[in-house]
Amino acid sequence: MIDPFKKLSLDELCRKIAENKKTLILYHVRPDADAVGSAFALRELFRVMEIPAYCACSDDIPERLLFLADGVQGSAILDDDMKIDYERIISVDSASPSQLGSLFERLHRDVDIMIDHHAKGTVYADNYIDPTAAATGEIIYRMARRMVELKYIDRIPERTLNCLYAAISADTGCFKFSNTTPQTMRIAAELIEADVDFSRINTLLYDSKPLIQLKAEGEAIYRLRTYMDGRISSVVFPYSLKCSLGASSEHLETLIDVARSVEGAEVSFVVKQNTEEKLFNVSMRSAGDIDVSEICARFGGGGHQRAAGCRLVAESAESAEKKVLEEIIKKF
Ligand SMILES: [Mn+2]
Repeated sequence: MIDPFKKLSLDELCRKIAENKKTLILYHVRPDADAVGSAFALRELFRVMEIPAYCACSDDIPERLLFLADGVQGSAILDDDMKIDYERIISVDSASPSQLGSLFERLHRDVDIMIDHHAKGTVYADNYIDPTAAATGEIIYRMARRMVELKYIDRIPERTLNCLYAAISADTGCFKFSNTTPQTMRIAAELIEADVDFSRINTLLYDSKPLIQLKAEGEAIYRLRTYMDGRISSVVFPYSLKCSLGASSEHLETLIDVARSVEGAEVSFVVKQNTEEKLFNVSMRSAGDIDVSEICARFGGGGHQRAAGCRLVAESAESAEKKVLEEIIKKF
């Protein structure tokens, strides 16, 4: 089959971006800092080129990432009755249509350009995809730098630089994950030379959490369990506990980091019950060779080899844990 979509070179991408067209920028559901940072970095580039641009997502921006969007949630969500006048759509950090959520259907699937760094996915538009980039923010930075060389812009605006630093820092776990490359570090160095507020950004991303979230982590530490001589670790977090803490789902996002911090744990998982329903969300991580996306696929979920998730129906959080554990043990 002939690929209906074109792979763009960096210069072609720059030329297209500089076209004066009202632009809608989309980013993926359950947005992370790479998605939000890349989208708002791009929006700022359009602003200096005096091209109208608007960012939209099927989900809200998490509270802790609102600093990347100037604190404006309203600029991120596309209401049903909101008519946005646009001439093209650009997506960032979104490897497959499903990652764009309901907006993809509502906008009649007509994305014009996708900019992404995921190796696997379903291509849905003309694209610039570079899996060697640690973050989509890295690609946007290279693009912005080239746009200066090609004289589409005089310089990269400060807001863009700050958003891109946050995007790259987040996707590399503050430059410590294995996707960090010499190129990532060189870009980070250029960003620091350009005076980005890296210390503040890293504090906001990693060293500052709502009290409720810390209390939830405390409960998780207390509830840690290990199996198979410590090679598997888990946390079970029932709805009643979530209610008693007054926690939102966002407050429970770091529980998996608690589980995977246990020394010697090769597979870690968290079972969370977000509502009264007997439906359980599972996050899973692998520290070694076991492919957790295969385990999650058994329950209809998926993800990457070392980070995956799924949902399952069970009588209780305990029995959900048991079902998941049985599948994990088969891999040992
Ligand atoms: Mn990313």
